[in-house]
Amino acid sequence: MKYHVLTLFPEMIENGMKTSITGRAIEEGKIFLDSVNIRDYAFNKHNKVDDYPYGGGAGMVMQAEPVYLAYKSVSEHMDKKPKVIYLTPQGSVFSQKMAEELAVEDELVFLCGHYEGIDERVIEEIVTDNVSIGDYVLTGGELPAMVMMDAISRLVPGVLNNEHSAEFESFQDNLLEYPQYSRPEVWREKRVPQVLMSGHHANIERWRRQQSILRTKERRPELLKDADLDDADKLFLKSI
Ligand code: 6GU
Repeated sequence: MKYHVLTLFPEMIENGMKTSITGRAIEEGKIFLDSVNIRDYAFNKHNKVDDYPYGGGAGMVMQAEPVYLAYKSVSEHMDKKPKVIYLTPQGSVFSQKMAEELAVEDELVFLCGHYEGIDERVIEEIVTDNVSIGDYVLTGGELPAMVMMDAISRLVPGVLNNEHSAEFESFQDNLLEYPQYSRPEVWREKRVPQVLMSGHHANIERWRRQQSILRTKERRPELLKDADLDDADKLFLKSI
């Protein structure tokens, strides 16, 4: 997977991505990060990339041409038109399903806006997908782009240590994860659930499944309608 991020703050993207699991994945060549500074494509001698909005109003607008030239600098090396994701609170809300769909692409382009936005004409020209990460307003698209790259990267083969660990986590089944415990067996008078100490694998699996269902019902009941529940799961759900 190769990410191209068009941004006014490339160091924010690089610093955010070079830590932890995404950082290791970059070092190991499992994912590639190309952050492109839109300011390098400013077409005036002051390196200015924003201007006043036509029609008046607050703030500044990122101009079309530097964004277009930054996009061209990455797309000219590609055989086909890439998906170009514009991070905007006006987009479709990002989800695990979207992450799965995007994880199969070879290359993705993220366009990060700032100020009051980007000239609509270049958005019409290059953007294929408008994506938001939730109903709140951020100062720019960099954090949302990093959120998306993190969620997508962990689905790229080889990025997580355990090939299977991504499958079993929250949302894979539309169920939340069960609680986890580690040593010590008693911490501040709180004991690890006895079933986990029993060594009885079938009982442990059943308890974990039931904890997932219980948690989802308590915390995210709206997920349950799309959860894949068998007869035993449904019986348990009725009992709680
Ligand atoms: Cl993608 N951008 C901005 N600026 N704010 C957001 C967002 C994106 N998603 C949620 N809030």
